[in-house]
Amino acid sequence: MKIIVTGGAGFIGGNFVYYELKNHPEDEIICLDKLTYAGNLETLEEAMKNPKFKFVKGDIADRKFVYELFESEKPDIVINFAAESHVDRSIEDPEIFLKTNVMGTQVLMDACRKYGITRYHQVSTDEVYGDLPLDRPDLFFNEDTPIHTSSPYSASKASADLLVLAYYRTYKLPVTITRCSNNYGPYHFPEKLIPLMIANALADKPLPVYGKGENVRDWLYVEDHCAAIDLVARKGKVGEVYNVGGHNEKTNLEVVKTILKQLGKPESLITFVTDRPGHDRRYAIDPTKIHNELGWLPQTKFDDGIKKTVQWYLDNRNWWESIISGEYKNYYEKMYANR
Ligand code: NAD
Ligand code: TDX
Repeated sequence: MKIIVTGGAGFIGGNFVYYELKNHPEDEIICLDKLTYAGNLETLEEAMKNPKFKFVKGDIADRKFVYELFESEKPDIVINFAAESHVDRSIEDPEIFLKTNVMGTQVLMDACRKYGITRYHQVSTDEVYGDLPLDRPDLFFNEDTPIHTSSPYSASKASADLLVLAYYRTYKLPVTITRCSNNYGPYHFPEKLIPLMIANALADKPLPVYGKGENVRDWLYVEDHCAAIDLVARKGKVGEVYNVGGHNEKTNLEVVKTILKQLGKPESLITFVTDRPGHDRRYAIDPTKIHNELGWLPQTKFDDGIKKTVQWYLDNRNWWESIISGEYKNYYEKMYANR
């Protein structure tokens, strides 16, 4: 089987490449990635040594390029991770989110229709459901929860999901979608909460917590997400959406304090800053469907996952220090200097 993994030089796509090479050594993996600020070839250094792996640089929204790739490679499965993924950047500049997340998805699916595939899988997010109130711990997102987005990022992901379902209904394209909660683990770009807090704490810099730090996220170790995508793309029912999450809700403040404790750093580093506009209050996934239909269950508890993650950032300083010492400095200055 030949699988095109788009966005494989990013956080989850990179972890997925390693998951596939390990668990399906018979399959060929082609990573298609534009190498935006979030893509990093160092993440794929080990994969590059594997003859079953190939990297191709390109934009999923570039129709000519994508068609040529499909024509020459004739993939069986396409798994689309490629996206602009950061909510705060979407608030600053939404346009590229529409181009990559919506138009890019369309181009990929058109290529799938033109050249024929056995499965197109869309990696989506729980953010398409909007948020839940903090005082209703009994409420969860299931696959029938209405789409109700808050940020340009989540609106672009929801638009792509609607398009994917439309291609199934109209053209019978064999699609599946997974909507996962917040991931954490190795190769997570340092603009996101957990790696940002680890990097700042290690440098004894202030930890910028938005608002009061009461917002809740449902954290899942990235390898568990990779296992879910692998299952759904190979065995999930065509035309269906599967929610992915591990019932692991934490306030942002809880997460930040856990990181500080593990690093032996003081809580006085925590600094409350101006809230994110439109900040979603709580995400919480009901993963009953993927469990009942495909037997998926998360394997990594948060206590273990966060220890492994902190250790990974300690052991791989080169990977993230080279990011935060470059263009990222301007981003950080712009987002946090006067917050
Ligand atoms: P990321 O930002 O770390 O990586 C995105 C990758 O896509 C990068 O390698 C980037 O270079 C590539 N890319 C961007 N635009 C491209 C384009 N036009 N053409 C080709 N490649 C392009 O993102 P991530 O956190 O790994 O997220 C991967 C996917 O999972 C996204 O679709 C995201 O919406 C979804 N998701 C993420 C989370 C999370 O917690 N991070 C949770 C649920 C779903
Ligand atoms: O500096 C920060 N301070 C802070 O308090 C940052 C970067 C974040 N936060 C808060 C905002 C959120 O409540 O932490 C929480 C997590 O923030 P992010 O890491 O930016 O993730 P989130 O906005 O929840 O979105 C993530 O999960 C769903 C991914 O980035 C998305 O791609 C995915 O779809």
